[in-house]
Amino acid sequence: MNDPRIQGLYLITDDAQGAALSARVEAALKGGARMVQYRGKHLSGALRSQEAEMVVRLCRQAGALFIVNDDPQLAASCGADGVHLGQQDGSIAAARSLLGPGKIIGTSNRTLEEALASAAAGADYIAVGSIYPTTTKGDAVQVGLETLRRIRRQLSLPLVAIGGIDRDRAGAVIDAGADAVALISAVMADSDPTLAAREITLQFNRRCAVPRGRVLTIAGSDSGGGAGIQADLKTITLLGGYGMSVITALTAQNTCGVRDIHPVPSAFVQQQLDAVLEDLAPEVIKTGMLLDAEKVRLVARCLKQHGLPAVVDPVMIAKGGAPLLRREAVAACREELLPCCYLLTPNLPEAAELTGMPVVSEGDMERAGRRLQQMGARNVLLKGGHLDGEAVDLLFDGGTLHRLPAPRIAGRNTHGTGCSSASAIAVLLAGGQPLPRAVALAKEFITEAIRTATDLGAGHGPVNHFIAAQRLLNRHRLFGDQNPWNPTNP
Ligand code: TZP
Repeated sequence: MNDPRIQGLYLITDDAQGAALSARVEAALKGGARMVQYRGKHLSGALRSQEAEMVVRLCRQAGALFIVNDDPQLAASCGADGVHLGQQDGSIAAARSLLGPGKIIGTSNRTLEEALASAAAGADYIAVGSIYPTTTKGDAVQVGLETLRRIRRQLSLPLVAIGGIDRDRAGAVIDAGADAVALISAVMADSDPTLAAREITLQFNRRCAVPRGRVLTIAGSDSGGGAGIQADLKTITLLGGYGMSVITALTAQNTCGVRDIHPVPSAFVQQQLDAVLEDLAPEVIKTGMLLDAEKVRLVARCLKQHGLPAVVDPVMIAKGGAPLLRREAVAACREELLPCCYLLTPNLPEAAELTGMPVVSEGDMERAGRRLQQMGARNVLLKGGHLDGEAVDLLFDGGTLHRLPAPRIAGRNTHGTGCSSASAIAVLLAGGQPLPRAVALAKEFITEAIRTATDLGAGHGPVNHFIAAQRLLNRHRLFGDQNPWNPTNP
């Protein structure tokens, strides 16, 4: 019977040693790695055993599997869960007789024939690679995704895809039939292995039943229903996720403006957070109105502790001018929240406030986005809606800059666009889309939601979440036969 534990992110160690190795493996486990293979090519003898034992301990604490590369003797002596064998390494039979029937034996394979032979010899999983070009292993041969698909059609054993896989390629590899993806550089060489691991583990959600992806929004309530918690939960639900909420403040507002704000005591915000985190395991966090420095700090602490990816919409001022973040909280945002956010989504005034730079042109946007990354945000989406002409957003995705233009839609019904767009990104990430695709789809969603808004209330009316979600899901076949709005589905 197939081992159900062989799935998800399979981390392989690189040449890091000692404390550096331990810190990276621990961080990747926090990000959801389910298996770790100790490669340890740089050491031999007692030092190698010591290092393997250190990694075993980390895996045990995290409930992950520990596999040793190439060395059944070391696997046996350090109590590993199994061993991984290359085609040139010893036989499966010899490893099995040394380790016993309960241990996992995996092999490296480049072709369908090798994979069938490994399966016939009793392998527990089949690693296939290198799927893409890689510089990590000098003698790796690129076999491509089609080889993985062919092996998938012939074998039901767990398949582990390896080689050159990163955030932007993982989805295609999972769709081609991989049960697990094995990575070295995309996680081990990242400055934040926890978030790098999460970026991969979330993509396994693309296979889940709907609701797909658990998103927690931490924000204020809008009694008018167009923005805040209400807009977030509508967006998350309509885009196929499961939404949870921690409410930071109640607002008495409608489409004409905010009449009053009733803060929720920080201790009760913490209680809501604890209740949700202890039971429902949110996978992506979206933050909106945080109101004061105490709440900003509390959220930053939570993100650090849990290593969860957060889409942070640094809400500061309501459309009518009401302050939704107190002045003293801006510094806490800069110093504490920015360094632990996965994606920051400021508009121009918010980017100007956070950086202290004027942001009134696309050139300014580029400078401000880079500055915000230097200040600690892993990725930044700078929304250019306040400029004239096309509505151009800039996505600073690690070192890459993506320009996202969209037609400007005339009209007054734009209440809740920031909240809805950040929530759309959060739920698309949680549903298994990589960041650039999640951002592009969310932009399409919000543009359509503004375009199809109907007049409600006397002021800035809400956007049309329902129609925009329905069209996005149909156009991109996001949920295939689980999409209730696809006319071809029952
Ligand atoms: N086997 C085939 S490719 C490869 C191994 C060990 C290297 C994978 O490393 P990366 O950095 O994930 O491409």
